[in-house]
Amino acid sequence: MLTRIDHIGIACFDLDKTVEFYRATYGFEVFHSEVNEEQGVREAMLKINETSDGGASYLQLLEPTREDSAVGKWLAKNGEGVHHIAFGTADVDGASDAIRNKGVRVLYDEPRTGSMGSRITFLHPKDCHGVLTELVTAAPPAATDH
Ligand code: MC0
Repeated sequence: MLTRIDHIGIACFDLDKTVEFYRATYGFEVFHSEVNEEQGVREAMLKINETSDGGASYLQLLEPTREDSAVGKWLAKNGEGVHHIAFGTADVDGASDAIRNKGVRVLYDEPRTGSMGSRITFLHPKDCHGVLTELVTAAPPAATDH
């Protein structure tokens, strides 16, 4: 059902400085960047490796675009660091239903738009041992315009 770590979301105060840290320290380059107004983030995706399910794993660096966004609130409380993990699936709708049926709160009734045209939802961290968990179905390759 869940076939890869799609990404690890890292909250930061200054996206450009954080991108430069990952480039200078590890040699990771930006694969894609965008602003997601619905989620209130400016983000950069650093591709780490391709995965056996045909997808890939990324680091996702996240700077809030507004203080009252999920990342803005989290940063004010916790400072910079790992904000969430995301698992990849070919079927975010089916995975959401299956996980909801196990008693875990799925935060969206219907998946929303995530990075690179993906479809995403989140599981409540209080139901996942303190880890905000995202489910991701990547856009079909032809629809990905990075
Ligand atoms: C909040 N909590 C967390 C957490 N955020 N625990 C672990 N990891 C996190 N990231 C905890 C708080 O410490 C608090 O615990 C409790 O959850 C309630 O938090 P709150 O500060 O009162 O905030 P709420 O309840 O208003 O919102 C929390 C919730 C929200 C998880 C529902 O952040 C949310 O809807 N997140 C999903 C959307 C999101 O995170 N988007 C940003 C990434 P205590 O013990 O103090 O009560 S967007 C993204 O990643 C997209 C672009 C993509 O991947 O493509």
